[in-house]
Amino acid sequence: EGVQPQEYTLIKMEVLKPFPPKWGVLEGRRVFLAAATLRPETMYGQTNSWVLPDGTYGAFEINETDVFIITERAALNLAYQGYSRVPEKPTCLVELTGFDLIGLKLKSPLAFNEIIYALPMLTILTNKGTGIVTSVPSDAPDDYMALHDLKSKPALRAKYGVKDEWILPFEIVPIINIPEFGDKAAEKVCVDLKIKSQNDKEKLAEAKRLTYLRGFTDGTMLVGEFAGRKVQEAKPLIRSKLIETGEAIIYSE
Ligand code: A2H
Repeated sequence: EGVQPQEYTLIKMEVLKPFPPKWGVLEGRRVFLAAATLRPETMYGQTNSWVLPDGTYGAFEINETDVFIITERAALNLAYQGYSRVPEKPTCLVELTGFDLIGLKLKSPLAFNEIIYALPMLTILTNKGTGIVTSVPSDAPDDYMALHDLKSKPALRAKYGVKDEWILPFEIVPIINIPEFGDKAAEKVCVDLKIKSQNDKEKLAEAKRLTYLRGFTDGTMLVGEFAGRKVQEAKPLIRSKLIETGEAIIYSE
């Protein structure tokens, strides 16, 4: 972990019912996958959520009504930031693996897709954020390549029990224009750099650098309440809205 604290927006992706059988203790609660993002202004373009199949997660009591599915490490940090029913002490109601989460149906703030699914990403770090990532393949090279891998490799889908209907209908949603890269910047940069898969670490780092820099300085919103405004201006406004409506919280580490 870095020396500088990083401030993330945690997006509350609500798990739709019916819950899996072993979640009996969660009946009557609102259960969320909580995804850490640095790009709240991109939430319109979500196509799915990412989990680490071999990762260890838990369902933690945030308050009387809400439960977050995140890593234990994130639950402890959140507990010290005022987000735990028992102050400074996380309470885990159900222990889970990433495998348990694959295929969950979610409703996520601002997303044009009304329902999205939790899918496997093999490069998620468990020592960063919550271990849950939201996927915006229009603007995030990692998300674009991980979705591309699943779409183009039936054997990969089979390995993780991913149904075709959880991915094949989900097209990239253009949400931001970057003069240099167009309306699907991540796809353009991944194709230009000839990135082969989600595991192509070095090239993906370069793709992220390029899209992040240009997206923030030159990007314009194409959709939503702030369509036509610069990404730089829209970002704090969209973030504040998500927090005011209770659809997101601030999380630091
Ligand atoms: B970002 P930083 Cl549109 N493991 O959100 C791997 N990646 C993780 C993670 C984890 N445990 N936790 C969060 N992330 C991702 C949106 C997005 C993001 C866009 C474009 C770029 C981008 C949609 N995915 O990140 O190391 C999350 O993906 C570019 C790096 O703290 C989060 O923001 O700088 C970002 O990485 C945090 O990365």
